[in-house]
Amino acid sequence: MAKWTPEEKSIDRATQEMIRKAERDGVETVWDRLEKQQPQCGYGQLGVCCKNCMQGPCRIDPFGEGPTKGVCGATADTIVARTLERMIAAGAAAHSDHGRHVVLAMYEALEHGAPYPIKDEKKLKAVAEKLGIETEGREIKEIAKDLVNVAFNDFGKQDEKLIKFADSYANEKRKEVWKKAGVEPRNIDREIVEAMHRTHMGVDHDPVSIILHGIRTSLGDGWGGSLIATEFQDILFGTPQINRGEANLGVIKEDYVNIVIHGHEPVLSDKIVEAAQDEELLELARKYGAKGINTVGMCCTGLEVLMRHGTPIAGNYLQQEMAVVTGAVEAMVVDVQCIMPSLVDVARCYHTKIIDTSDIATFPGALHIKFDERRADEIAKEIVKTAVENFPNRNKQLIQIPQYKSEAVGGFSVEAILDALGGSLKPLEDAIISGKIRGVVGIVGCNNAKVKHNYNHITLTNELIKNNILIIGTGCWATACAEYGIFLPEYAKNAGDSLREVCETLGIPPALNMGSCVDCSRMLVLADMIARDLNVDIPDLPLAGSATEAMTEKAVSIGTYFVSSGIFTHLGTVPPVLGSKKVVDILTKAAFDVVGGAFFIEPDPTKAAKILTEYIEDKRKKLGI
Ligand code: SF4
Ligand code: MSK
Repeated sequence: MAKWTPEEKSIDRATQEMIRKAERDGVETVWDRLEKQQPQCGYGQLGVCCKNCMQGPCRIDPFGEGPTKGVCGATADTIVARTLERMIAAGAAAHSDHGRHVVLAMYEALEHGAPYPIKDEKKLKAVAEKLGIETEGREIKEIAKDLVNVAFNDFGKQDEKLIKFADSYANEKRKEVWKKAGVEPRNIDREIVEAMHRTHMGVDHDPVSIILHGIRTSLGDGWGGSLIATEFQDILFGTPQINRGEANLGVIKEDYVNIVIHGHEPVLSDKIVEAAQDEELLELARKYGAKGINTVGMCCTGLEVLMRHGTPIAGNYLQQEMAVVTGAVEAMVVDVQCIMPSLVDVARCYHTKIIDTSDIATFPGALHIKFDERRADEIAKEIVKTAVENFPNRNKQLIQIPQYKSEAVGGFSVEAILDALGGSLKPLEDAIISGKIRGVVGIVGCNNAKVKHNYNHITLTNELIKNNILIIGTGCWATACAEYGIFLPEYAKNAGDSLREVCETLGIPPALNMGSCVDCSRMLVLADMIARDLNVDIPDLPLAGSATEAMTEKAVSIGTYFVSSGIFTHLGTVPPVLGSKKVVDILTKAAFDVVGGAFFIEPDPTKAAKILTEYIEDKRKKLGI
């Protein structure tokens, strides 16, 4: 196969420049490894291989000429449904364990003096009241303790009732749908464990039953683990407010000690941002000849600190290796999720130290500095010091920082949107009802090396805003838009006339950054609020979703809880389900009748935009607006 050119790998000029540099420096990148994997296994792509027991691996012949059943008798339908369910469970586990870590950080602060003071008391009270916790005349600490207990309970209770977070946040119509379908999540952890149990050899074999449990597992993520992560993060680190930041590899500074924080949990990254402002460490950096310490983000942890502090973000998933290739990164500090193990190999070609910090995410060859909430400040300083002391080890010949970056307005939490609109969603709802905004599409993150980097994100966003559809979104999509200038209010000139008018009146961009991938919960909350205000359920709204460069199991869980929340959801990459017509039919058709939403797969973002627009127009007609 011909080698893909840098322009075929990414639409981003900074990334293209670093791909060329990587080639010159003899560094293997994600795209080189994708090429070496070609052709990828057809059975795997269709989802028709099973290795759930040691009688396998078994594979089903998609053309019906070879075996139609595994050794145990499992059909393609069973195998595909089980594979999908395990992907959902892994994605839900990743988000929800992230959520647990934040709850534990608050617990450690309340019970053992860990240095995580409550930054947003207003949000604490608002969340507590939503959950029915008494706030009147009570100490902040006491309210927080009750809140921690509600979250712990949602992770561990053994009764059959809907988890408290979902029960308190979702509207009655939605909950009724879940009840009728028998998919109410009862306990965030339990649904994940049960997913593993059901998909064990010889347990659940009916694809309908397996997928219904997949729905339940994903709801435990979206309206449970992820929602808890977002709400507790806002309470501990502050609810994002509209701010300005910069994005792309050009945020790395040649004269500074550069620290890239990469992963997902602000429990670590927020502390690193703080420690990098420590006067003693700044003095040390100057002693080594640097002008200061430049902390920049990567992937979703980058979005967390961009949203809250305006910390620059160097890139999204496919740019992590590229940051190291600049030769100017002293340390890349990682926690969990979406971190390529190859970073250690890339770093060997430069002076960069890869510092892993979590016991559950270790990288052979990396420097391990174990993070501990109780000693968070001390450890964050140790990490920053390690980076500073690495500054003299740079090889100046190898430094090349692409001079591309863009300004971006972000910080659109639901609370920030409400503030911008004067305290209620009415102006937004009026614009939707009047037709100035035809509808809203929520785009969620990821890059996928199989898709030209950022191409789908930018194309889909541009096509939809032209059709006067407002975009909200998270994750690697948000970084792509930030890099492309889409998050600037002036980008509204590229939107359709009526959306442009709304954006200009409000001073907002046509696409709103709502945060990291765990913050997709913010989109659910927003959708739910609009549905309540209009006295309908979420599927009645001119609203849709998209995961246009989907890659992770988390994205599969997000897509599933979008669908299960009644949202028609586009996938721009193909999950391993095409080996079962029955499973495809359930996901793309039958799901509408059960939960009000369904998936559609369309790799071409222009065609996808057309389908999403038609869906939204159809919803408008049905609503009579
Ligand atoms: Fe094969 Fe069945 Fe075992 Fe899967 S569970 S590997 S289909 S025997
Ligand atoms: S980092 S889950 S690639 S959004 Fe959240 Fe990006 Fe997707 Fe990871």
